[in-house]
Amino acid sequence: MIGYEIFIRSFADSNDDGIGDFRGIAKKVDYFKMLNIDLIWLTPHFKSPSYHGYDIIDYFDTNSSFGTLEDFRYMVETLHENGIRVVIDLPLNHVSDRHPWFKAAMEGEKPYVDYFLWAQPHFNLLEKRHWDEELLWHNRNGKVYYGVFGGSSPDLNYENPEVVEKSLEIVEFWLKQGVDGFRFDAAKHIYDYDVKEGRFRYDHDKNVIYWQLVMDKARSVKGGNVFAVTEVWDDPEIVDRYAKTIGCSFNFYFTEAIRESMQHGTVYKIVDCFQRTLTKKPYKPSNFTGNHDMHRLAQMLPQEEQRKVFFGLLMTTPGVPFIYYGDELGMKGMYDSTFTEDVIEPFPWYASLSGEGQSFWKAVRFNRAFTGASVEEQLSRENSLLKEVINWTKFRKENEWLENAWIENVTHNTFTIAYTVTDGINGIRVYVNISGHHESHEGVSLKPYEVKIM
Ligand code: ACG
Repeated sequence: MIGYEIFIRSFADSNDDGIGDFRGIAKKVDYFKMLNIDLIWLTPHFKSPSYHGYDIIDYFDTNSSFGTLEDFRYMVETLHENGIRVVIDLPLNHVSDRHPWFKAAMEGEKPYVDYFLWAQPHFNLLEKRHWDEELLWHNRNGKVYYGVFGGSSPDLNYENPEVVEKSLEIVEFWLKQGVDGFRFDAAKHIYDYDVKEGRFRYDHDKNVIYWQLVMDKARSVKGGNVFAVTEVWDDPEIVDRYAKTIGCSFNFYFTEAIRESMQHGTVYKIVDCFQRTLTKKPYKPSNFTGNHDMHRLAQMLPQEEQRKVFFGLLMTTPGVPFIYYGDELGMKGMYDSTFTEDVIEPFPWYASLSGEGQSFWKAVRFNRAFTGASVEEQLSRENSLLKEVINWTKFRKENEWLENAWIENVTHNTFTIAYTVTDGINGIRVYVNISGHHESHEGVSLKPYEVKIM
């Protein structure tokens, strides 16, 4: 399988309102086929007040800007008819502050008060998130509640069995609408506050038990054929714990290690990453180009040749690779936690950014017209990134065994790395030169930025 992350609002518009939508996605089957994509991850499609959609008002309804539930089902059916599976993003950790549960809780209504976490005298209410300066506790009308992703998205209280039950109903509902599985958002945050100690603390054991419960529910609805991937942005050893339960987890270290190695011009981080994350594991790692929470690939690796190497590494390593929409074109964008829109710009179908299907929900800052990153320009240029990506995805499709493979015998010098990928029956040895000069490795000569398969 080759996955593709789509930010719905930005991808393809079917009704000329400038906002990407479900039917727009359904119309782009030919593009997915050209790119050999057979798994789509949709960022949240639920009713939500924000542009990003991670704060939900109604789990059982769609965002009307994207279409109705019927449009959603039409999109899923169309993709299925073309052999493409669909997984939805599922933010279960928190809801919008406009969700009826939270509104009722603020009014003191039972049972909703117990759906959320409220301050107690021994809690440190000035505690900040460990990765930035955001507060965990929020005061509204004298009531202080917990929200790890800000005051507009209060966390649900999973100590309450009723909340657990509600979350399982959501899982069941969407599987019955035809989806093939989920991307579990913020998977390590379900239990991340130690109520006894009154401080932030991930309880990975409890989280994993919860996700196991969700998977059991999903399998009971859909049989064994559920695909799920967790988002746990943490050290590889922690990601491992979730991946073992769910079957697949995003390998953040892969993205970070390759970007960093190529910026520094030495392969050491890649070597460390491969040895820690891609050796034989009881699950499928999910390596990816980038996502909507980070600087775009082309922003970090400005040279197209470097990005071609990135795709070479991505498509020759084990598991389920994911491409972030537009990375195959070289779209640019800097992530900033207060202005994340820059990495979710409209997908450029045309050089002029104008034509059928083009989304224009926001003004572009990074991917302006006629700057080379559109599908039209990429397809008309010889040796473009998109054409190289298509070659790599074709290779991947012809070698599906790679999904269940692992890496062995990693060797390296400063600029080159070699690795064997095998599933015990098939095998390839890959040689990669991340530098702009000729190199040789184990007697294999490598051109600048070459990925060679033996
Ligand atoms: C998901 C979504 C994101 C979404 C939410 C909330 C969660 O993809 O778009 O926000 O629904 C943390 C969380 C992730 C979260 C990101 C944005 N992503 O854990 O679940 O924030 C460190 C921390 C991570 C942290 C990361 C952020 O450990 O937990 O992710 O920093 O940069 C190495 C280390 C690793 C370290 C990294 C980076 O890899 O091993 O530990 O990660 O370096 O330093 C959306 C919106 C928000 C809105 C929210 C409600 O985008 O604006 O507020 O919804």
